[in-house]
Amino acid sequence: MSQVRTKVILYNPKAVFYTMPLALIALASYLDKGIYDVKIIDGRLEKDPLMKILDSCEGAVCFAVSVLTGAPIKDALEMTIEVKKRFPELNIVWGGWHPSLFPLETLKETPVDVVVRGQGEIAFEQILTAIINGQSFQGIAGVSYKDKVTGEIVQNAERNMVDINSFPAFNYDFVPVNSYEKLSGRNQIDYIASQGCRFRCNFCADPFMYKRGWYGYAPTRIADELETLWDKYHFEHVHFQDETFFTIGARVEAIAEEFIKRKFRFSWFGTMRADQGSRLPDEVFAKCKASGLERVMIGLESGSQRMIDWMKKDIKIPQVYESAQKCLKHGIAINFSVIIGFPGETEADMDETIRVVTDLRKMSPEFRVSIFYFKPYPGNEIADALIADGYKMPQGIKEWSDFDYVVKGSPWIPEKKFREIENFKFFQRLAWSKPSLLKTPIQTLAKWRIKNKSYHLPIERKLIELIFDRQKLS
Ligand code: B12
Repeated sequence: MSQVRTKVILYNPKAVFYTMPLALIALASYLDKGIYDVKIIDGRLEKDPLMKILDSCEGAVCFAVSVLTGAPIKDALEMTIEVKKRFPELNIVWGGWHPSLFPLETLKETPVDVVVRGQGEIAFEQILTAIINGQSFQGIAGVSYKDKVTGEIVQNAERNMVDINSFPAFNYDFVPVNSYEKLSGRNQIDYIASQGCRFRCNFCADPFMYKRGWYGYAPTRIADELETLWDKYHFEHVHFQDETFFTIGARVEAIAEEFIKRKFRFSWFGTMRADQGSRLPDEVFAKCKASGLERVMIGLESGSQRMIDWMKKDIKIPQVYESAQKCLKHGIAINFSVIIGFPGETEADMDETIRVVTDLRKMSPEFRVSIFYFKPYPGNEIADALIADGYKMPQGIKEWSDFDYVVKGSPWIPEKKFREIENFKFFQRLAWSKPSLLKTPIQTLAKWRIKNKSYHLPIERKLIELIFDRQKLS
């Protein structure tokens, strides 16, 4: 007689974009299939996520949700409240970045029973074992929970990060791969080849979450897994979701060599730091290109060295140009990301950023730049310093759920400068997008505007924005 498996429901809240829910796939893949019957529900794919969840939770022992800061909290909370109402005995677990940063607040203000802080695979399995055996969560490292008898909130010791090479391959059968392809508009697969980040940027939560630990899969493992996945899904592109894919140059070279040896036909995307790119030898760039590297993402953050040093990014502006030159030489596209409006950033710093962005845009229409405005989010040194200075961060889970990262402007940018930056954002896209005969006059005008900082009567901007989708201009 076959054993009845324990039912576990994992939920990925609604969010912007359609990246596959890799965290939940990681958890599901780690659990023993013989013991657990795991189902992943993704709020972004369902017409009525709540109905699906309530139906699925019938007979389950656990409802677990992965939660990022911001809008996903709202959906996570709504679902959690309804699940608790319908199934008061069901154990509700939250994990991921937001509850890891705010475990106590999450437990106090929501019906959540257990929070997993940091890496989730082993902790989650131990939680499920405890549930099956009717035990408490006492002593499970990396876990905070409400004591079932006293209602008291207990914070267990930290869990040390484990090398991800000891975890099984992600089993993509848990999600409808084709649905993500359709929604993202590209026949691609999301894959993550490492966890954590060794760097110390003071605007990022990674140093808090993974304590600057980093583990990466061995190159042969990555190639084996992608080969198996390709046989099944025939994707044309792999999007590596790693924080810093190019952390170890020799490893990247070995990955590229594996891809070339196996004659993979897909292209790929990865994240690169400017210091890594500047150190990476030309022959490795060439191998990456030959192995299908299409585009890298480089966090420039600021064109002002003073600001870069202040945010502990540990890169030098010349390294940005060196990386760009190498990519240009090898026909690799770049997405640069920039943040403007940090506390203490002067207008001269902002001008430096505009100058460097202009230089990079001039190099190639394939070098795109996304310009974001700084907004402090939790779990990093800048936010802590601002709070100590009296800055009001959202208070409690409800306010965090209304928090929106994608903002226009920042309290640290004067209004006039903000308008200039908004104009620059628009006109840089236009000025250095792929040229065409039809576009030449407005591109020439856009370049003139940027050079002279002359954004008066931007009639062509209004017209273009009326007619076209802004994104299509880049
Ligand atoms: C893909 C991705 C997204 C996807 C989300 C995909 C999804 N799940 O729906 C999209 C594109 C929607 C997204 C959006 C955003 N993202 Co994002 N994103 C990522 C990225 C690149 C990969 C995430 C991932 O899949 N990792 C792989 C898995 C295996 O690792 P993991 O998520 O850490 O999961 C482990 C643990 O956290 C834990 N765990 C996670 N969930 C759960 C759940 C349970 C129940 C348990 C037990 C454990 C557990 O166990 C997992 C395995 O060890 C990360 C960076 C990174 N490399 O992790 C940033 C990252 C998570 N994003 C971040 C940010 C800032 C954002 C945005 C704010 C960006 C923006 N400017 O708009 C938005 C916010 C969401 C919104 N408003 O809609 C921050 C997190 C900040 C925060 N406090 O939440 C990160 C860390 C980037 C960074 N370094 O700043 N993002």
